[in-house]
Amino acid sequence: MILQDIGYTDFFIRHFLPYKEKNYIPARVIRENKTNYIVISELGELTAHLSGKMMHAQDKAVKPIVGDWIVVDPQPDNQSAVIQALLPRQTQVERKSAGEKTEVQIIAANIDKLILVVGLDDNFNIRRIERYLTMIYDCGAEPIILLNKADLCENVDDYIAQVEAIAFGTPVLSVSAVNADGLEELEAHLTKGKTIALIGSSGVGKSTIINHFMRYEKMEVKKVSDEKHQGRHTTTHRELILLPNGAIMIDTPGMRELQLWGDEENVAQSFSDIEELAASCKFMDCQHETEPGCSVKEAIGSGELDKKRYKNYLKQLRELKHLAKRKDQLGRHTEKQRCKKFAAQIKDAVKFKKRNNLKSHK
Ligand SMILES: Nc1nc2c(ncn2[C@@H]2O[C@H](COP(=O)(O)OP(=O)(O)OP(=O)(O)O)[C@@H](O)[C@H]2O)c(=O)[nH]1
Ligand SMILES: [Mg+2]
Ligand SMILES: [Zn+2]
Repeated sequence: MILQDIGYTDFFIRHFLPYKEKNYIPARVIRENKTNYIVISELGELTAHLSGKMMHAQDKAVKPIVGDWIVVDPQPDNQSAVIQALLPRQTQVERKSAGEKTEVQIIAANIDKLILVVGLDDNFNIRRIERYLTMIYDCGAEPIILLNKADLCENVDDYIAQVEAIAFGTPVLSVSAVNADGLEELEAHLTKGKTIALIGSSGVGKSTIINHFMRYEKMEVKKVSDEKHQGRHTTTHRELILLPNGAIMIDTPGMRELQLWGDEENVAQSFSDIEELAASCKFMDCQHETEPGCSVKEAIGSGELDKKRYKNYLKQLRELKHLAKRKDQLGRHTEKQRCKKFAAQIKDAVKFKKRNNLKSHK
């Protein structure tokens, strides 16, 4: 196994250096089981267990997940290994874990591209796509939106236009995985040696797409006779899969609810149109309610801005503000979030200065 073929880049080579002398080897997590991990290394596939120290780590964010590069101590049987360390991640997709706990769930690590799969059937929901985009823009991977099940839809172009209007240049592709329509265009995005994760609701066809490129039923897909079992996830674990064309894919179980984990800055990115409008309101602290000279209200009035989109923006902002409060209470603000907060303050100061300059020129 040539590690470069499975995504071992200079970044990980550099971070592995301190471990080299100990006879440890680098490995990538391809599957998480309940009690162990399947990893791939220069020795091939190994079954790996966390070292005692890693097992007891309280912070979930430091536990390996699919896509991670880790440091392992191979055992004499050449089939098993002990996980000694987690190498830093280049990218990670995260959401708030389901339920009440203020806890992050990392969905995939070290991915180059992230494909959001949406079904062009009853599943289609533009507000949900907006939510996914808030999650995606921050993760460091290149996003792609894939509208699947085009065979079930009569006006695919209308849906593409709807999505493009909120995606600000993110590629939007439409395919039919069962008929293999449009999949060559998708394949052009699946580059050798690059890691591509598929995310989206249950039943949108993520595993069907992977099976098409594997050319056999690698992943179980929902049987038509199972269609009545709504809400049941067919894929129940995340898995990293090497495609025959050399691309590295990660299949994930469908998400039932998507609670955001980032901060307000993420919403500013996914709703940059609204942020831009707000920046040109007459009052800097405009709440876009009853104030005169409100560009947001004007845009809603003229139809330029969809009121439902604006409501979704407010909803996500509220959710992230509440989350920030909870994180503060729990003292869980990471260094990254602190830096972002500082950057946002500077941005506000620059905006303020610009506005004053504009006014003094009027
Ligand atoms: N009509 C139609 N059905 C499709 C298409 N792609 C997938 N399906 C069907 O949709 C159902 C769900 O597909 P899966 O691939 O299991 O969906 P998934 O996204 O992996 O779902 P989870 O593993 O539960 O997250 C299956 O019955 C597929 O045959 C498509 O392009 N058109
Ligand atoms: Mg699946
Ligand atoms: Zn306003």
